[in-house]
Amino acid sequence: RRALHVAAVAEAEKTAATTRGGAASVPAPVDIANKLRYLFGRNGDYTNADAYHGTAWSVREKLIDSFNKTHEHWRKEDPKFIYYLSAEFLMGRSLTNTVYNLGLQGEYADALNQMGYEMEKVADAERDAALGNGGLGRLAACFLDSMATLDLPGWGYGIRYKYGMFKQALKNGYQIEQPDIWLTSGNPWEVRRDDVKFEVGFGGRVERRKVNGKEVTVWTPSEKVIAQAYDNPIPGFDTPTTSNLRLWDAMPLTEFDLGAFNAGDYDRAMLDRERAEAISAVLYPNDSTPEGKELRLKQQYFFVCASLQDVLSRFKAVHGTAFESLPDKACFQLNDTHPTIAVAELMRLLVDVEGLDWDQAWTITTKCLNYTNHTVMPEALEKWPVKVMAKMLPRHMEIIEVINEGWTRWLAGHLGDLKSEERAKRIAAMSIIHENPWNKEEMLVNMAYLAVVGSSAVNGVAAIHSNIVKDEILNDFYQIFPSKFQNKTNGVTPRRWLAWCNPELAALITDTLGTSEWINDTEKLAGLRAYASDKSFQAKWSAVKKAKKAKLAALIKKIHGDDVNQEALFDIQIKRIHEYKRQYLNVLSIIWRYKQLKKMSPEERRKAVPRVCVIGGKAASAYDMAKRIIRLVTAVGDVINRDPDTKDLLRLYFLPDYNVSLAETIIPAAELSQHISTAGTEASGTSNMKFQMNGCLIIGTWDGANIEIAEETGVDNVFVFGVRAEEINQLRKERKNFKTDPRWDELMRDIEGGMFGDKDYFKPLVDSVNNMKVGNDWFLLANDFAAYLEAQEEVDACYKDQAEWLRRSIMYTAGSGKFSSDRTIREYAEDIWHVKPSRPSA
Ligand code: GFP
Repeated sequence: RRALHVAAVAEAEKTAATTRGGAASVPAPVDIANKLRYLFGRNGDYTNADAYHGTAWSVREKLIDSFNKTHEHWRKEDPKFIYYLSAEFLMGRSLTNTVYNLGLQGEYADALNQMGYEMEKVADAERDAALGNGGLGRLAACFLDSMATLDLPGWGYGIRYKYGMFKQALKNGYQIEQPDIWLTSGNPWEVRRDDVKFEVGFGGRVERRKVNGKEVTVWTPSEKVIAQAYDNPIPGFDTPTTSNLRLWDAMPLTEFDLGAFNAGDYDRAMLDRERAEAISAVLYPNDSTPEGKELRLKQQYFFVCASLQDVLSRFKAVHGTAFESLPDKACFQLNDTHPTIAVAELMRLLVDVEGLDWDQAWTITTKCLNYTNHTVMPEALEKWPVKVMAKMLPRHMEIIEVINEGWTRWLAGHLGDLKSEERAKRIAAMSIIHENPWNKEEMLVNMAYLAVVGSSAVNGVAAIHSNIVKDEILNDFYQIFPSKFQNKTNGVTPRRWLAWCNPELAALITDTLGTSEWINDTEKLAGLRAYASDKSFQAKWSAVKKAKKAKLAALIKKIHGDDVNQEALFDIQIKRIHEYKRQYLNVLSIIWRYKQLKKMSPEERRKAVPRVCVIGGKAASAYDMAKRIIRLVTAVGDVINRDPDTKDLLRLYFLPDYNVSLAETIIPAAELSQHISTAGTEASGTSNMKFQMNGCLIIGTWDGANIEIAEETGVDNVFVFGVRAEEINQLRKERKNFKTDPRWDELMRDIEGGMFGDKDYFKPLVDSVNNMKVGNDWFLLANDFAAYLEAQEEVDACYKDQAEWLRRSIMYTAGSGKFSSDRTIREYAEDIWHVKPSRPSA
């Protein structure tokens, strides 16, 4: 390699000597070598990780050129901006995405080849930026890609967590969490902005003072930190636009308390730094303790406060104090309830800091803000105890009280026709501040209600979910403001999730359609329908899938040491572990399959469809039941993967540390994917869209975006099963009298009886779905069990008919046009943000 490297660099330098005209024209091998030499003090003989760093720092310069040009253009044009406020951005790796989006893939792949490296292995050395938890965070990342690709002036704003989503490892089959230390070897994809920092305060007291005869409110926080900006350029595809994700890092106000240090109080000297740094240390601090809750609220306020100050300061630099035009220049999308303190913070900045009167500030605030709801899970609809809010953000608590007074007063007028008792009930039900239903002593601030009252538009993320938001979760509000409520069905970026993670399939599609325009216009994928039954096309399609399966098989081998049958049906469920997503139901069906295989004669076994089942996902650190589910997966895998009777026909692997990069390997290889949430619980799902794009068939419930995917793909091409959302409430009521299927009872006895060991550990899991007397099985696994097994049989039958299976597979990709995040973002831009494209010249 060293010899290759020296030769490559010498060769490149020769060319450079004749062509060099500026940094940009330095040939890539020389540039990579230079980066390694001058930034890292290295000279040849690099590891893949070194080569990654050299390449990334080289690519970074081109990225920043494009970033600077875009921002110069936007500064001149002064268009309206969309600011996407999100506690999570699950970006994954950047190198591959950046070189592809900038059109530099060929150049850098060649450069690395010349130096004796392979792009794919080099790219593999990058750490994932896992600043998110699941779908919501990955959606935010897809949205940034689409916003840049569509030339929409827009930034993301969030937190630069020092430790991202924890690293998941398995110890004896149990999940253990390790810190995700992702920044240790530097991050080439960010630019620290030493000139952009803001103070953020917490706690303290609020006073009224007279200034020039006018009463003003002064908040004196007891604690202050600095929010330091880091910019992460986001390259669009096939456009000169590179936009920005600005992340905030928390730092102490004073670098170091020298006084305390000199007085010998070393702990105090460090204290401020530690307290400040804790704010941006970890994603989702475990909030099962009061301290954890406080820290989480602190994080939310921290990034919202810094982001709003940042936007207002840019606005003022151009428009002075003409705040009435702020809504023409800026709008904010609140990604779930995490950033909804923005309602109170924008009011505080406009009223207390800028001196606007309340009503004027309220008009501006409500015009600028919009809220997306991503879940019906009550635990994710945040409610902060008034006590916590008043202690940490006393001025915001006052502001929320005033907003609530105005809101309930307005409501009283609006509901004037109702009898007083009914009216009081409705008002109480819609009050932003209300009693905790589980603890009458405690008052809560309902952040979703605050967001609805303080926003112009409220949206859900798939058609069924938006209807549930309107008809159930926020029905009272919907009745009052029907036009505020919208649907914006999620989407995913076809760049990362098809074109870049599955270049083989992308090449086949481009070849077949005669154009690569589908990458930016996914509706063109519909052209594949014409080839769905074409034998020779099917053969090519199948060859790509096989190659991708081989890659996944190699990964399984690397992690688990096992060879798997690559002719088997690759059956995948990857997502956060949650009871509503029902990984447990999947495991039960795998156990059932195993038991059937065990009973079969060799003759019958020969006819069975072999399956390799893969489950991956993280359980939140405080989510005990989810951790038990993981252990069940690994315990069942341990038994069936070693059983000589069945191991050629059935395998089950848990792939630890599921993240964006792992998904990029798994999804292209998948043939069947599981989206089996209880109807009405999965707001949308987005991995279902990624699987669909990659020609993977879906077994799923009539839930979230599965419904729209089925509509686009042809319902008959999808293995749909289970009860419908409309039936759920009634079924829950009848739960105690539900007669379980005998097969279900048998499986419960097996697990309880220790068939997979760890009897005591699995007992709560069995009880959670099987103790009907106490009305358990909230997610209705038992209700859907029989239908699920039946759907699984349909899967087997279909897989035996490979021509039919491939036809369906092609129909999935062909029907995935709607699920590009470009379509979603266009809808947001038109219906909610009113932001227009503004493209810099190339
Ligand atoms: C949430 C919902 C998903 C939805 C995403 C994005 O995901 O159904 O697709 O948000 O809107 F649950 P998580 O962050 O909870 O994984």
